[in-house]
Amino acid sequence: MLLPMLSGLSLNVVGIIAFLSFNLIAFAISVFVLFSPRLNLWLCIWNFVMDKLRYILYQKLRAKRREGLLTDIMIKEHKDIKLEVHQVTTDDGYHLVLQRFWCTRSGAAPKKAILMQHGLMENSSVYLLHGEQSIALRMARAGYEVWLGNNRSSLYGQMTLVEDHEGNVQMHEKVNESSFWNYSIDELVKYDFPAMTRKVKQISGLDKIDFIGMSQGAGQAMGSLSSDADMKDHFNSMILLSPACFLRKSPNGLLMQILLQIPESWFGVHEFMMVLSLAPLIMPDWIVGTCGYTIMKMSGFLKRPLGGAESYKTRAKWFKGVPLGCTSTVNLLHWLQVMRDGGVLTRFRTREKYNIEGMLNTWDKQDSSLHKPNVFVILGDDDCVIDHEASRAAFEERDSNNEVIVKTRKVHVANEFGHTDFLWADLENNSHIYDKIQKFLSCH
Ligand SMILES: *[C@@H]1O[C@H](CO)[C@@H](O)[C@H](O)[C@H]1NC(C)=O
Ligand SMILES: *[C@@H]1O[C@H](CO)[C@@H](O)[C@H](O)[C@H]1NC(C)=O
Ligand SMILES: *[C@@H]1O[C@H](CO)[C@@H](O)[C@H](O)[C@H]1NC(C)=O
Ligand SMILES: *[C@@H]1O[C@H](CO)[C@@H](O)[C@H](O)[C@H]1NC(C)=O
Ligand SMILES: CC(=O)N[C@H]1CO[C@H](CO)[C@@H](O)[C@@H]1O
Repeated sequence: MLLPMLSGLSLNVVGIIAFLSFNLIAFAISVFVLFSPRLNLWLCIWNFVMDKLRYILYQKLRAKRREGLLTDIMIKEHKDIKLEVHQVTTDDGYHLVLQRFWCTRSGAAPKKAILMQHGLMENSSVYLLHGEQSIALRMARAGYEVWLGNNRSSLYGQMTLVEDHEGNVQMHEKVNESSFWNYSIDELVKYDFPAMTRKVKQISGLDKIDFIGMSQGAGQAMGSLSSDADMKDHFNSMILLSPACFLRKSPNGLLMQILLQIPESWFGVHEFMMVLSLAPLIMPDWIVGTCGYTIMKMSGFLKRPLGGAESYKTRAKWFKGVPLGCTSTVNLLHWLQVMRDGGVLTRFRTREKYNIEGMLNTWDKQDSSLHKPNVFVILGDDDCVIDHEASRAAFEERDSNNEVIVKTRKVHVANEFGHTDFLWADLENNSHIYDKIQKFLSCH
């Protein structure tokens, strides 16, 4: 093997060259097609190619899926952790997977439950990237039963593939239907979040649970609480990591700028950019590990050194799906719309705002004997998509004189942290953030 001989530096150089050449070719093709008089014909061909790619992808995934879900494998590595897999059906008929686990070491059954919801194009394994130091395992060791939410917007592996009763992996029967893919954040807010909450409460038997949400996962939760006043009663404390609630107008970062310029028809019909999901499955680990890192850096999402840097195999495992988990094209278009407009999260078709600010103001004014969740918001000052100033202003709690107080809500802006750093970056630098989270949860 040539690879072990290459140093980390030259791997990065190779990755960047591979990445840039890919972009150059894509750009040349785009220019050619966009200025071609036969634009429609080209688009038909493009969609045909995408359709074929989807089936190659599904075959590859079927093979991988037989090895088991990455999240389950990651949890099972820890002998004193007990894992259960639950399914919940949303009101609009999608089946979501939840992983429930707790530490058996202490003997006593856990009395607290925490639901963790991943961000756009991720799946639940993002909460376990750093093994024992990951926030999910830390919470389990601290005596919680941890619930990881999944699917609908998460990885292709659950979205499109299902197991029959004999355990054979098959394609989802509705996968060819446009209606199956016709979902945006609005559906994640309206159906998925309430369904997962319901399930966690039902199985744990608890009246109130805690929550951690990352980016879209946090936006989804706040959207849901702001549209249904009763939702707040299910939660004791909510931790929001880079919550996608108040966005910058036009994100920073070269790749994001390019993404905003791409014509919509290029994103494919059902799933967003199948090529993105296919590539990591075909390419060797060292390219996946290196390109994944380079892309996260270039998109401006990651500002700190990535953990797992010691081995490209570890990184490849992460990037084979975690950041490229498939989502619907509609969901992506929704995010691009919100990013172009900036400001508070809005609904896809009507562009009506989710009344998150109004909800927070109402909480501040309400009688202190009424229940409201404790909220801890963690923002990075170097976040390329979230407007941390606007988020801070909105989430800060105010008394009747409009003075900022810290009673039920707390906002922490971390220096030199980017959008994804709280879960992805080197844990050495994150443990103090996790300490703060644990402290907040234990005193509320
Ligand atoms: C999450 O993504 C990984 C790929 O990184 C995949 O192997 C895994 O099956 C996915 N789903 C779960 C629930 O872990
Ligand atoms: C979807 O369509 C493709 C052909 O375009 C076909 O091969 C596949 O079996 C279909 N899948 C389902 C679940 O109907
Ligand atoms: C998608 O859903 C919306 C309503 O939620 C509906 O108006 C639209 O026609 C649907 N589109 C497709 C292709 O099913
Ligand atoms: C934290 O991140 C910096 C780079 O941002 C790195 O140099 C340092 O080694 C990391 N670890 C600690 C404990 O600071
Ligand atoms: C919508 C969808 O595909 N949901 C799937 C979520 O994952 C479970 C288990 O893998 C599937 O059974 C569902 O069909």
